[in-house]
Amino acid sequence: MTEMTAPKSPISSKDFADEVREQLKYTQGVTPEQATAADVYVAASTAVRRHLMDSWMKTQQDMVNGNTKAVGYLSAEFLMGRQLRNALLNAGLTEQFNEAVKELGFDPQDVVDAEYEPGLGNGGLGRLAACFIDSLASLGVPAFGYGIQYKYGIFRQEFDEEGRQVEHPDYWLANEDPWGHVDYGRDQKVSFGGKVVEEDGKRVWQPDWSVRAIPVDYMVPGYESGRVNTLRLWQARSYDEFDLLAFNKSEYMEAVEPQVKAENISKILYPEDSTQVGKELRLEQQYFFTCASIHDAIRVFYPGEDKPDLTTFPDKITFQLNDTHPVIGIPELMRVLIDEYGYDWDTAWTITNKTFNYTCHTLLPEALEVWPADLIGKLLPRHLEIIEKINDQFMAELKTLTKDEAKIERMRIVTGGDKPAVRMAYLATYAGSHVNGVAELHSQLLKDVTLRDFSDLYDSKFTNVTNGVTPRRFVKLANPGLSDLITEGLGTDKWLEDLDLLEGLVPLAQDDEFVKKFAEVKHQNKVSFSNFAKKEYGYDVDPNTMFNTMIKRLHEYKRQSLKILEVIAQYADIKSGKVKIEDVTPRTIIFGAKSAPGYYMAKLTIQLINNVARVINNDPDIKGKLNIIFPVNYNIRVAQNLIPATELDEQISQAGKEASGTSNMKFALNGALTVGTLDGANVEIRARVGADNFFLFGMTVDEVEAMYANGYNPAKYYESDPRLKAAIDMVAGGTFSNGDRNTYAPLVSDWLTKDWFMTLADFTAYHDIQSQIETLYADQLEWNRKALLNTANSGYFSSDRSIEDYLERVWMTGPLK
Ligand code: AZC
Repeated sequence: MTEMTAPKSPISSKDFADEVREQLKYTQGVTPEQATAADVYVAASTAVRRHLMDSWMKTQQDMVNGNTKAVGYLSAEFLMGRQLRNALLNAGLTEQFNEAVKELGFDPQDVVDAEYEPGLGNGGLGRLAACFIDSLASLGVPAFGYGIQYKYGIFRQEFDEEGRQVEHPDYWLANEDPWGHVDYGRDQKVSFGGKVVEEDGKRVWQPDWSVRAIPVDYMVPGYESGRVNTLRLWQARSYDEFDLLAFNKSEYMEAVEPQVKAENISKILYPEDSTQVGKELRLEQQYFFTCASIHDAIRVFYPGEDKPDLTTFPDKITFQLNDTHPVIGIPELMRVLIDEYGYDWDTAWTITNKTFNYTCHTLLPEALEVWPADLIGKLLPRHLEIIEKINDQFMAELKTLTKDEAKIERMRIVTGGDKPAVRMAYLATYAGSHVNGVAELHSQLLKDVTLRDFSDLYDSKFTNVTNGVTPRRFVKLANPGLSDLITEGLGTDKWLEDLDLLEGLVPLAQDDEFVKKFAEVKHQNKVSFSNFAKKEYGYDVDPNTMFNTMIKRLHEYKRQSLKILEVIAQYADIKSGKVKIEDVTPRTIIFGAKSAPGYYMAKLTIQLINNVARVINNDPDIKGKLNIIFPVNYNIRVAQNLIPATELDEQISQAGKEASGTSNMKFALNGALTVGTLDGANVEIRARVGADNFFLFGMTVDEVEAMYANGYNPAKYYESDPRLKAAIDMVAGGTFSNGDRNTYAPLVSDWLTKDWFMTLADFTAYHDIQSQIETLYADQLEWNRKALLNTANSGYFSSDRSIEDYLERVWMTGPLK
């Protein structure tokens, strides 16, 4: 870190070292001599937390006493990443920490590495939530993140000898978690099951069983805002620890049954991404955290009031529904208002309608949650009644808006037939005030396709908020070299709070000396990643090769297949002598991906990639020109190491399938060039960085639709492109399965007969763009000029800007005064 960017801080390194010593003594009970790096990590984290405490308490007081509406971000996932460096940055204690830890005889990196990354999310949706709460705090907006403290996060990935993914439990709480404060006194009761009876003309829910929701609070410090918000993650515990009767009868397993049942609710994150999982436990999780959060908000904003005036609730807090997972909160708030506080239906509806807004994160119809009505009825009988009544009201309202019976039928929240089901996206769209997609194209497609009937009749509810990423974690922490260069170029470090300032770098793209410095930073990042890859995985990576990265969940629509087929085709070209090895641009191709454990095709693709890597990396004919690596267990930490080192990133989903993407933004900010389709936020990235600085290829949404409509025949592409044919034949022929033709037969058969995401149709265009990429790469100065222009023009993709858009278009609130 340069002098210029060193944050001002209240204390000296010496003082901070004393504080760490004190924590070592009074919290860990060890002397500095006895301490391990893990001890120092806990002690330093606790010390940082103490520094944030005053701001945290002040923020909470101001939030409750002030007149600024707060934001409640309801999300089943918060993929936070490691906390220590981020907390240090925002507390202005980075330098003190580095010095103090050295004084205590430790390497700061070892201390930071003692933190086990919490993986409480699957991918983009969960990471977005983490970026958003960072930006809310940095902008000084009062906010709560509300979610679940899963005991087991996203599974830890391993590869077996055959290169297959194997899942292991991720017990991230095995060691002390210095960040989470368990607040037993502010627990909530969450009930399930039972029946609804009529009493004095009122519907009364008599639940069967209850669990105790205990908040675990995480501080969310803002950058340079002096504000610290709260991420409140609920943990499920049993009220009846123990069935003594059973215990005394020596039925030990039965004795702990209630406890097990309750604690199961927050036990594990569902490792599904972009698919709907219909599991009873998942619905229990969803109700568990939304119910606890709603009651918590009432407790926070009406402290000590027995009969609060909840007509003011929407002025106190606005709830953002992060996808459909928290949508059960809508009937819950209705129930609370009517059954617990005695409001009439219409008043409750007005309050509820004003309180909720919904963000949709997908275009895949199969990812929109639909719950069987009988399941909701079994778990939450009163909620089902309320949902049915909302549906009746909606149907009646629709009849006043349109004569189109078929349309009304299509829009049912509760579907008809003998197996009725509840469409959570429809419930959220009708019951909330606003609905937004996460990139311009996505929001448009939501209106035109996914929620077409709704946008016809309720157009004013629809809006767009393009996603963003926090520059604190993904530029400043991940890429200190680039951060210093940006600060040097702009003459200020204010860009970390106002990322639009990056535009000031545009003229410097004409300054060859500056571009060379930029290239040198990239090179150093490549060297760092090579060291990281060696240390962590034993990979030999040559920093003088092009770093070409594809990191994201493994999903057919994202088309990792397209990338691997192109790699195989290139390999086939070399093997057949069509391409001379001297003419190959040396590349390190880096994959990072987890697959949902039950997603067969995705898992087979992982296996294929690993085996292509094994064969190509070990083939002496390749002379090390192509090196494919697949770091296992991709996570935020790997991303922070890899993104700054990447030169070419892959955003090659089929057009119309990726809602937004957010790694695309991180890459552009860190000076990688993108090869991509016109999908999700790629469209906006390309518009901003300039068409000349983006490698576009592939079919557009309209072309894709036309091809579906006219009947798509993938075999035609296989027949007409000899490179594609050679690649698929290699896979089919057993080149990557020790001669076994069966291993990848399901993939091959899918490519040739189905290929729903049209990988084959885009293959030729994808190959053609590679030669442009290689030509440009040969001219390093020009390449880096374009890369710099990506950084300079990506300020828009700060999550601060996203939050400002939400404040203006959806939440109608702002920073604390
Ligand atoms: C993801 C989208 O697939 C991705 O395009 C987007 O950038 C991200 O959300 C953040 O908006 N969606 C999901 O992860 N969806 C689910 C249901 O997990």
